[in-house]
Amino acid sequence: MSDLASLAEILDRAARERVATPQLTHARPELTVEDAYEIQRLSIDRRLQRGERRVGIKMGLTSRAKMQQVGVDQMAWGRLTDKMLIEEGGCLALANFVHPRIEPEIAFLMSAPLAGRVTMAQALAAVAAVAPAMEVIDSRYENFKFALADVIADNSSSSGFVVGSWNDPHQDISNLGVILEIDGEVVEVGSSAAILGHPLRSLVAAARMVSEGGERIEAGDIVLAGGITAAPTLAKGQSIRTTVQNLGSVSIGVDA
Ligand code: OOG
Ligand code: MG
Repeated sequence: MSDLASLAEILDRAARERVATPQLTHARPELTVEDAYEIQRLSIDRRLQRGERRVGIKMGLTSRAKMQQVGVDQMAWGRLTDKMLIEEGGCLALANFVHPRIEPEIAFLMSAPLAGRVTMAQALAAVAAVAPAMEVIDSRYENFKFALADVIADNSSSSGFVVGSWNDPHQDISNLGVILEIDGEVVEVGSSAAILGHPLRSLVAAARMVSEGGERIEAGDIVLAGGITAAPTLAKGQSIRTTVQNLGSVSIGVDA
């Protein structure tokens, strides 16, 4: 097994066994961003070999709130699989995660592939629909602490996502109010503008970054644009709801 493949196995095992692992860059400070994306690819390949199906892409660290929360100030992307999808209104089992957090997101459903350098208009032309969404992030690293290369290798912390109902994408989504409620209490407030000034910019960045990694966004893919607010830690018994102005709400419950 190659060196990067053995690091991919460590992260895959941490996710499966729900046991946090030391940051890779502690023992391997020389790991590059390129190495990290290769580790991510190899670790997701292990899931695909176990029968999971790729369903899209997540962008991460596209808002200041998120960059500040985790102390990493560059965008990163990751891969979504069918096993990560939680049904709208469904329940997440804490036992399947290490120390999960939740964040409000905007999701795009793609009607056409998108790759390389594209304009916002070209990106929009490849979007079939837009929805309120949430992502469950669950860093496989101890204490939820990581450097850029660590988090990229760890699929940008992605471990679950839930998508609300799809809306016509031909509306102004540049500055929509967003609230995150836990048990009916508002815990975070933001705007879709927190995502690079406009969520479509995240899709433009995703097209470029995924291409640089030798893949592309496909028709039928879901693309998560990135967390809008800081992400609270989940606890047993909570009901979580995100509401995005004009787009609707999306909710999940938290089980033991
Ligand atoms: C890193 C992943 C960030 C987002 O939407 O910004 C992310 C993390 O917070 O663990 O998913
Ligand atoms: Mg996210």
